[in-house]
Amino acid sequence: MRIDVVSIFPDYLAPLGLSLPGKAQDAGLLDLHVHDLRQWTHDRHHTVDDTPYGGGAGMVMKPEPWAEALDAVTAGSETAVLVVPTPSGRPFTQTVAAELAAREHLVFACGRYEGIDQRVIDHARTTMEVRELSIGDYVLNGGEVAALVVTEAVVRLLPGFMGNPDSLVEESHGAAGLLEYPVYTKPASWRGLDVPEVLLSGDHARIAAWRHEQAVRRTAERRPDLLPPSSALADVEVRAVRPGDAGELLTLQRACWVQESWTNPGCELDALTETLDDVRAWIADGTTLVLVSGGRLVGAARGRLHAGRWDVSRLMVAPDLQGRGLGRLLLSRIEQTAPAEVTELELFTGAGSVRNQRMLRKAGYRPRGEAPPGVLRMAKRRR
Ligand code: JD8
Repeated sequence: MRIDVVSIFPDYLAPLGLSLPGKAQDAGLLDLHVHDLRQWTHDRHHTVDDTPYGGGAGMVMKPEPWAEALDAVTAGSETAVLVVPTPSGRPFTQTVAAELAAREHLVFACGRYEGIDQRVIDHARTTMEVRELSIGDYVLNGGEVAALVVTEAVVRLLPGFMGNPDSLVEESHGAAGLLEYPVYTKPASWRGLDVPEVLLSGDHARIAAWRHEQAVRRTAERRPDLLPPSSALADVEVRAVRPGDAGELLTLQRACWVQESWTNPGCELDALTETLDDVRAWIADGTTLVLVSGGRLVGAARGRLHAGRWDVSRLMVAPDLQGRGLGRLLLSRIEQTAPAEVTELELFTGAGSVRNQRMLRKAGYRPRGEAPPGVLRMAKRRR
């Protein structure tokens, strides 16, 4: 990838020669050029600004030096994308970073003063792709810092740059769309603060479940805007079932089983015909946890001792909230309620319930043992 940056403060971009972009250049992945805009002025004072038409405070950057600069750095380049940092730009996001990382040539126009004469951008749009981007809802004094931010976010996505591209998947704003879970390293105890025991357990399924739970919790608490608007989670709470939950549980159960009947025709639908009393009966037998968000009961999971095994059932998440790890959250919590002597955890799910089976595999469960027709028994050892 080639990157050209034009600014009246070219030294501001010196950090691009360090760390990430620096390594990318050494690796031949990045061809970086920083230019001083004033080299495209022709008066003794190398003037790049003038007073704003219509009056008002400050100065505006003149179009002529910019036009010459952009003509020079895009000469012969059919693929150049002009990136103009501006507080009035579209939000710069990980998605935009990925889009720009697929381009061959980026040109950053770093403005100062009150900004660049708008005709420079409007004219550039007639010959090339232009992205007016903002890195955040606060005001900077110029575009250079934004150019540094965008360049780092883009260069680290360049194919062949990250040692382990998988690490990009788990990141905040990555494919899962969740914030990152908390991380820890040695020592296991520091200033009286201990690393969460699950991380020392070696139980990769439990660790994955815990990390997911933390990611969901953090996202719901810190960035509910990242969660699907239809189901913005105000606050996520997992608690023991109460008798008064029976009504909402019946509604949730029917909603989930209707959906299951669509995605897994032929699955047993007894739960659909259960009554309020039936629900009251099963929440009174075994351990049932419910997931509450914004005062709404949106999920549940039940555990019961069965032949020495912890039999997990009634794992439900409201249809409009599925696909965001809440099932994993409930599963990891109901697993933790199993009596100490339990060595195996088991579930029965629809033989055609592909999504459920994928989630269970991620949690360490594998198809095991006998089950009625159309049903799959999945189990895992509990270490
Ligand atoms: C480019 C000039 C300063 C902005 C008068 C202060 C981005 N997220 C962001 N905040 N601020 C910028 C940004 C600010 C810039 C320029 C980007 C060029 N200024 C101006 C308008 C108000 N001064 C930015 N990306």
